[in-house]
Amino acid sequence: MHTSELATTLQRLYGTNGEALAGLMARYEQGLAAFGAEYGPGEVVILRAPGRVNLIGEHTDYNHGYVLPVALDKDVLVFARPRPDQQVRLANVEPAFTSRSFIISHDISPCPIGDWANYAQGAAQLLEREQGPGLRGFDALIDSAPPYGVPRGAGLSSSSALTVAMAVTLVALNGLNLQGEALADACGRAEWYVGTRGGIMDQFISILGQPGHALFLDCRPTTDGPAGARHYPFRQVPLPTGYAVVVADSQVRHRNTGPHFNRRVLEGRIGVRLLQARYPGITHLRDVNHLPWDELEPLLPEVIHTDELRARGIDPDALLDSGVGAQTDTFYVRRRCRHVITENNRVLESVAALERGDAQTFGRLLREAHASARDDYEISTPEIETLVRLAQAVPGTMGARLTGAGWGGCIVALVRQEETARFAEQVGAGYAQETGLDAQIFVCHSAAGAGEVIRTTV
Ligand code: NG1
Repeated sequence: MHTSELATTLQRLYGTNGEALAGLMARYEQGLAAFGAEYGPGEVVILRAPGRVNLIGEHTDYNHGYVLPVALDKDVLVFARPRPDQQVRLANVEPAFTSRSFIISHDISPCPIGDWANYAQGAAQLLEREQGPGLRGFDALIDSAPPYGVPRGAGLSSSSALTVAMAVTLVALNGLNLQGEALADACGRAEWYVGTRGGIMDQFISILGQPGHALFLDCRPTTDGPAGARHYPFRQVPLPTGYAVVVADSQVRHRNTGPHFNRRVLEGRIGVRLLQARYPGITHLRDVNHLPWDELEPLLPEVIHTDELRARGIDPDALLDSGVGAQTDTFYVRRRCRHVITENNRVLESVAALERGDAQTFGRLLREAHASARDDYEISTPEIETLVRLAQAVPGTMGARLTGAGWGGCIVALVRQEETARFAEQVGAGYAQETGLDAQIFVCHSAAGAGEVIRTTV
């Protein structure tokens, strides 16, 4: 491989130099060597898909709302070689993820919920259905190991990064004409295969991310894309100069494939059904953002049970199609809807604040978003609360909040550039003392979106 070509490419994708670049080069070279050891000499295509940190707009995407994520420089790497048949063989640099293999078809039987192969199978099944038949398979080695990989279950979207990485591999090796928004949209649908009914934020930012920018994405599709295709309005919003986006990982892990995530999705859908009594035209909570909360609140009971919903002609079981189910008959509709509706408005205000360089206002919105996620959406944990409190206490922290799905994972903070070292020291030490856990704290260096990195041989 031409080392200088790889170095130039990595510089462009990750915006790094010096020691950081040397570390990345070593990661790629080790991956290549491991691929050669696993599958033998020959050609190799290297592809990548980043994780993300969401600045603001939590649990809004599946309600057709607004989000503002940033693509991380932490990513999933795929070292791949096309095969003449439809088989996919997957190895992983982390021994905990044992090898998997499947045949690409219209109907690939899922592995048990949570199995890592499902992310590859979901991408392969969807692309075979929509871009096939006859997509060729590949042999691949996956690398999402620390410190360069996307931490799993941390709310940094490791699952979508893997789905997207598998999709870009299939696209590249089959020469498919599928990219940008259309690819992101396909990846969003592909991930339903694993049993969640999440939104499209993670796949979009993994594909459309740009260094130095957050992606302001409107998760409501219009049909004015090419040939009537679905189109999601988006624009790149520059990150504020003089400030760092800092992520602190609580080390408490959560999986969206459990019931909590789907329960929140369902509570939002129940809210829409109840609001339809007064506003028959609405289809998503997004449709009522502009209405005063005082008008909406009386239509949304604080708590409602399945029996009462059925009496009103609403069958909660029919509103969720994930197969996982809500596994409850008690729904906290009012507070969940209040979070989504106010959060959408906070995203709009955040974009306006960032575009006029107003870090103060953006910081306030981060703090308000956290309170809403904690009190109304109830997705915080004691560890996350500790991290947020410690982060807010550091001078130079404009605002901090939990990021991602919640129930553990990470916080994100906007911190004055010159205070980031103090932030890491103070928050890390305080967190260790109070919880006995070792928070992983890092400055988010935003990177480019997913795609092919380089073609080479081993
Ligand atoms: P994470 O944080 O990666 O678990 C999930 C959803 C997002 C979004 C957020 C909450 C998937 C694949 N991801 O992300 O779409 O709803 O939660 O804002 O479902």
